[in-house]
Amino acid sequence: MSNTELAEALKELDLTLKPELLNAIIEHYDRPPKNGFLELAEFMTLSSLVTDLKAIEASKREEVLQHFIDLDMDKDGYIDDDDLKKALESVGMESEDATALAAVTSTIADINSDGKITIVELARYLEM
Ligand SMILES: [Ca+2]
Ligand SMILES: [Ca+2]
Ligand SMILES: [Ca+2]
Repeated sequence: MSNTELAEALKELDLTLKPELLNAIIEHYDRPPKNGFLELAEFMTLSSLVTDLKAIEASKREEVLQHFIDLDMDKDGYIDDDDLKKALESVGMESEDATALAAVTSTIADINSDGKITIVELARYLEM
């Protein structure tokens, strides 16, 4: 799936995103060997995310999506404890502190307690 196709798919869902953000999404979810395109499997990871985006207020979508792709370190379309820990370590936090803060954050943000934070849960968390 190319940039244009992704943009089309998003348009069908009534979502328009800045080109820079589209590129960031493709760059993020394009798995090795990276080819600048999202194949079906890669797009499937993204599609629940894209559907969930609709549930988020239009004015907040881009901001939330930006945070989401920054935090989804293993690129599976969800944020879990591991992602949070890695993200915190990547900004210089000690491993032990990162583990503790990740656990607290996911307890608060993971509304249905399934161990995964979706983009909708992240949006609610960021509003707190
Ligand atoms: Ca690819
Ligand atoms: Ca993840
Ligand atoms: Ca959850």
